[in-house]
Amino acid sequence: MKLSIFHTPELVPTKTDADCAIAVDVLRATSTMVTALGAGAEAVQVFSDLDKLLETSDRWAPEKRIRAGERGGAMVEGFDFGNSPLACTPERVAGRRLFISTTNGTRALQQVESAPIVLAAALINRQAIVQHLLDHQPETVWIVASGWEGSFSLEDTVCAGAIAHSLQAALNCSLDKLAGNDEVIGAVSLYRQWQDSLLDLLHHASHGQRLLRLECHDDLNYCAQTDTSTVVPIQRELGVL
Ligand code: 3SL
Repeated sequence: MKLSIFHTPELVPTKTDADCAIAVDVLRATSTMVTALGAGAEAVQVFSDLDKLLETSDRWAPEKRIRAGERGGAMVEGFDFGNSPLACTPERVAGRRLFISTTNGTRALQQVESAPIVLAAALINRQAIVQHLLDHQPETVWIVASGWEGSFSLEDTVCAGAIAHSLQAALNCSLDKLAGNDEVIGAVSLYRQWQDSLLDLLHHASHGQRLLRLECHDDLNYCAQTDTSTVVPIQRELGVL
């Protein structure tokens, strides 16, 4: 298995030749998707465009859908949810489809949607993702960090590093053998440095600080946890996990 990490969707090569692509947006899109599916959502459907989301979800009965929209960290007016994983309780999402559009996370997923296998990862389902890779043994794996509007983000890269670190241990190989690019070595180093204080790292991250200004402390606490979910969101049709 060869693993490559891309710090932003913009850095992903235009021709996707990965067997498996994994989108990461710890704060908070992929954490929310994992949580919604774990709470019994029928599926998660992602959109970059808010109007397209409204138009598509209009075809669903109101009791069968939830519209989640986030821009700049805040909920889009008129939507049911913003992008807080904590809103995704079984009472609110079970049996419903989550139609979601966020600033960066949905873009990362769309960037790699043509890969044969597309997964969504966060810290909360890190080990489940690693187990999926071990079970399926794809030859080429790409992890795509969402970043923030084209820039590097600490929290997504540390999550990519957490996946690579655990994968390397399970495969019992050298990091050089696993790494398809230098970013893998950098991400694993970042994870090793911060693995016991991931919440602190999220507090240092610029998007973490943005969310703290929006009073989202509980979201940071939740998203900083590792391996609390066994859910592996897998794209089953274009844009639907
Ligand atoms: O950028 C995104 O996709 C979001 O996850 C950002 S936020 O955490 O909802 O502000």
